[in-house]
Amino acid sequence: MSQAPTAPAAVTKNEILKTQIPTLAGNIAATLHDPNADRFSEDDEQFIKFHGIYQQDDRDLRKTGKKYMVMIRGRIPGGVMTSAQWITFDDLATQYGNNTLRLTTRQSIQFHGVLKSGLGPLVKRINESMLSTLAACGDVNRNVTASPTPSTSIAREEVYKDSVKVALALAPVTKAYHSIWVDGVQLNLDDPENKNFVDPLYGQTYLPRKFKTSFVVPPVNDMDIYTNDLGFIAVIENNELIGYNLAVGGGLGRSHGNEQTYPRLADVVGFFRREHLIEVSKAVLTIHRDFGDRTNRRHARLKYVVEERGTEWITAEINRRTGGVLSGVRRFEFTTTGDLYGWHRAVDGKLFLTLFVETGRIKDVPGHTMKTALRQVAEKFGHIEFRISANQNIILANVPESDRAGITALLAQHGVRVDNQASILHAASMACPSLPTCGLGLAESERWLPGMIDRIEKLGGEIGLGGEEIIIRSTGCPNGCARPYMAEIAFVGKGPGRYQLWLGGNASGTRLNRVYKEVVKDPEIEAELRPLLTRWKNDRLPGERFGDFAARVIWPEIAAAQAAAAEAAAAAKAAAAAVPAATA
Ligand code: SRM
Ligand code: SF4
Repeated sequence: MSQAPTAPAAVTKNEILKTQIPTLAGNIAATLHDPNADRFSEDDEQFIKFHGIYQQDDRDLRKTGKKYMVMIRGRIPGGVMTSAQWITFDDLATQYGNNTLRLTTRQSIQFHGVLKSGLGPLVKRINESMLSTLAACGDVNRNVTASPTPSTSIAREEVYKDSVKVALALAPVTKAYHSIWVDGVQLNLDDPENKNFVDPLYGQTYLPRKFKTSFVVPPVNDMDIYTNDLGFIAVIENNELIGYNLAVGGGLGRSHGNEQTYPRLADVVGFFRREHLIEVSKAVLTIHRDFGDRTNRRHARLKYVVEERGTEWITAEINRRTGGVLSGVRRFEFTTTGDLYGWHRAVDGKLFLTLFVETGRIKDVPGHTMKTALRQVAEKFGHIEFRISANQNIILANVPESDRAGITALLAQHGVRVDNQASILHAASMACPSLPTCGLGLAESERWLPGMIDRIEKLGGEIGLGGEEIIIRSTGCPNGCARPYMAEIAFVGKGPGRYQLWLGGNASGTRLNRVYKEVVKDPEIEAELRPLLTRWKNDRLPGERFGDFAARVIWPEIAAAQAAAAEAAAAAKAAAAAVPAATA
């Protein structure tokens, strides 16, 4: 019997919006200049994302009425800024934002709490400083990230240059961005040139979803490279960057209670020579463009294409699109994901200083005026570079030996230390912003994790642990912005004061963790962790980290418990089915 053909699933509203206004101009400029409009329309909320802007409201104030504001995210390839650019960003945060700079897990900076009136001048000044916000968000290639640490290899600078090339090659070319933010005028949407605009790379409907690209220099996996849609793992021979191992199909976003969504690590599919970098980048991006699911945004990331069609398929497709540039994967190894805190010497003889920034939030608080300190460093030592790490920290790079003492002293005046900057657990932690700015947050994260870590440290002291690193991360929801699924211990928000507990990531960022408890209430976290940490202390192999212990010992226990539960459920079902209908 032949089946009736099913109608193809409808594309999402975002797809229709992109087709209607392929320049992505929306009605943004008109709203920007309308003094009576306190917010962007629902449609424009989608368009402004492509310009690096999110409409938000202060969730702490919701009870007293919704107060609209925007978050603006910079596009800063490789997280590298000049001192002058840092000063501009610092000024803008003070003048238009909430007087903080939020370093992100993708080497960028976010401004929070900006009112619509400040948005235009802020974005214009970012552009005048030769940086941008275009494509910091939206269904396009996002900020291209690259290992920031200057010490590992001379080739790191070449890797950085490549990341800038890829950022340029994968940038959308709409003239709406310049028109709105630099010229301050609304594009005429009826002009056929705008109406029928087709981006040469993205087409009219861009990508089905966001797309993330990163470069890493082994053995340091400070980018969590496997969590990207497109990852380049530098292959260096005799101090020369000869090419990259290519990783495709990573991503972390998931939704609670939806098994169809899951975190996935990228597959390393082959090696290619450096001269093919742009072709390979475009090949992977256009595979996402052509095969990603445009009918369901929760299923639209490249990772689902790779998972469902298979690694062999995508390798063949990349080869088809590039004329066969991929060859066998070259050997590499990752050992750590963390940043090198304090002063270090780079291979070129210059110094760099990595400063720990708790949850990425640069601000002034009594006794620790880090925002002012960094601004003064930028003013006084204008020749140095500011680099944002993907671990939400800041690196002062290209520092001559002669400036070391001056920078250390200036920072000290503001309570910013260069040695012993934070306890080992704080130094290895990350949290996403969540409340009060993130509209998707279900539980506290940035405002909560530092206190939670203090509590875990106290617990560790009681158990007799101490001085050992555990990578701990939290997010306010399952989207994965602080890459919780790579942590040794992760708290993933489920509701106010309630977290899912994940265990078992590793130090080299090569293993996803697993759910240990579906829900733990905040006050019960110590009780949950105490037996786990005690068992780690007593039963671990020599030198075994907590995440490795969890994967070796706790995971099989979880699997056994799940199997037993499934067996009991099946038995109960069978027993119920066996009861005669009359007595049921
Ligand atoms: Fe994210 C959405 C913050 C890195 C996965 N992310 C958001 C939004 C914009 C909420 C929203 O859509 O309304 C958050 C803004 C909160 C706020 O108030 O600032 C937000 N994400 C962040 C940042 C700031 C977290 C941080 O602690 O630094 C990071 C900004 C990076 C940047 O500069 O571009 C950030 N987000 C990530 C990462 C980590 C990474 O890329 O290395 C992930 C997981 C990796 C991935 O993409 O799979 C991530 N963010 C998401 C998702 C889930 C995507 C998915 O595939 O399901 C969302 C929700 C969405 O897109 O619908 C999201
Ligand atoms: Fe918001 Fe969730 Fe991302 Fe946290 S993980 S910033 S709560 S979207």
